[in-house]
Amino acid sequence: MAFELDGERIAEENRKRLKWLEEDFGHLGRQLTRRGIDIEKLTERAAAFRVSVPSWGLGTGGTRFAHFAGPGEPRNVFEKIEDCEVVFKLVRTTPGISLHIPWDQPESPAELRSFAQARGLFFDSMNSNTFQDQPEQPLSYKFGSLSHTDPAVRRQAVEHNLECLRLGMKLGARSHTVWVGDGGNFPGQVHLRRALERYLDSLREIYRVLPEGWRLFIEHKLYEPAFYSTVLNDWGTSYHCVRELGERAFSLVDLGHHAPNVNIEMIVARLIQFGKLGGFHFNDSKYGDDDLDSGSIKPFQLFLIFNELVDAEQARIPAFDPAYMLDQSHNVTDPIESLMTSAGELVRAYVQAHLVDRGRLAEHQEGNDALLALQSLKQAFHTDVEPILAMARHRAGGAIDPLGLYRSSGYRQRAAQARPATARLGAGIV
Ligand code: LRH
Ligand code: MN
Repeated sequence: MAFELDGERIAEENRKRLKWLEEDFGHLGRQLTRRGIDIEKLTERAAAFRVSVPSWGLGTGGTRFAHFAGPGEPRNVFEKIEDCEVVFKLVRTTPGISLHIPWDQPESPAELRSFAQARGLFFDSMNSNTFQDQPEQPLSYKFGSLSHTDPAVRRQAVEHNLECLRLGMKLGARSHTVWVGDGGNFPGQVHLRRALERYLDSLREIYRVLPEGWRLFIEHKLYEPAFYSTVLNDWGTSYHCVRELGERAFSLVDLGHHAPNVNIEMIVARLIQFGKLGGFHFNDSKYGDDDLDSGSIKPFQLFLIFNELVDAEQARIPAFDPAYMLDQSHNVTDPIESLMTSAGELVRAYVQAHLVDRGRLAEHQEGNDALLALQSLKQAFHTDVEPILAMARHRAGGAIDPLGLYRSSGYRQRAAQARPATARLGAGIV
């Protein structure tokens, strides 16, 4: 699409804001120096942070009630990648794209791979889809997929996942994420133990042929689309399964997949301690799997999750390498704006977690000084690190003010002209 946001435009807009940024950055730097913290090191950490964008997040997600298409929605995977390029150009922390198959099934994997590479982008985790029936699909997933009572349906679902692995190899991906909606709506509908055994057997078929150097992520979810029992319903069941599968199988934590008020940062600490934290689908929610923008509802929870992650990083936990991915559904905002600001909220929580004085915190914990222990976290959470985030973007060639620049670029309006609305991509509601 011939109206890219070029580097010159970004530099020009940054020049207008640099003086103020340097002022704020200098002031914060002096404050942090008093706390024994080097702002330059923190800015390097911020610039090095990476989170992948979900291809299915570039369009309007919709709900089961309605789908209100936005202007200039991407009509195919190539237009999704063009929009991912805009996000990456402006925030510089999102070079990875997580694809969903068959929604993003390319005619030519090689063409898709070079299209992304030409824009400095790569493909992160593949995602299979056995929660919808595709046209011409012989057997339905109405009553499940990898845990279905019919071995032929399980075979079909396993085969689809193997197809995702083969495609992922051609695209340069290095991990595969399996989420299934399998479960029941009524007591008695599903035999709870046998269903899990069938699910695990099917995963063994997938794990057996996992390509060299790849990781397999399984994603638990409390409910929906099943509303009484879900086969992979919680982190404990997930942990059991990844232990059973082997050393390259890990649990993926989607923040929206837990009952209200569940202590997700504690689940994260457990999976880190057990060496089975594979990665995240970051989003936020007030009630159910709302897939809202990260940090928009519970920013303190997001900070506490990154507090566990940075604590593990600084403790040099062996093989600690969680994959960070966004998984959001945008219904009332411009998806590009939501993805940029959400990526920013993750870097904010990550940088703030580095402000925790872990030596002093340990003293308070050992000394059972509950209040000072909490205060040492709150001091970090209440520190405005925006100058660090903006300076990191600026030094990485991104925008000091991504939202301002994106809006003034007219990218969305021009996309609306270049992409007349067509039949909706990926017929499912996500
Ligand atoms: C399920 C889920 C899963 C995806 C889908 C798009 O709720 O979080 O990660 O495959 O959303
Ligand atoms: Mn998810």
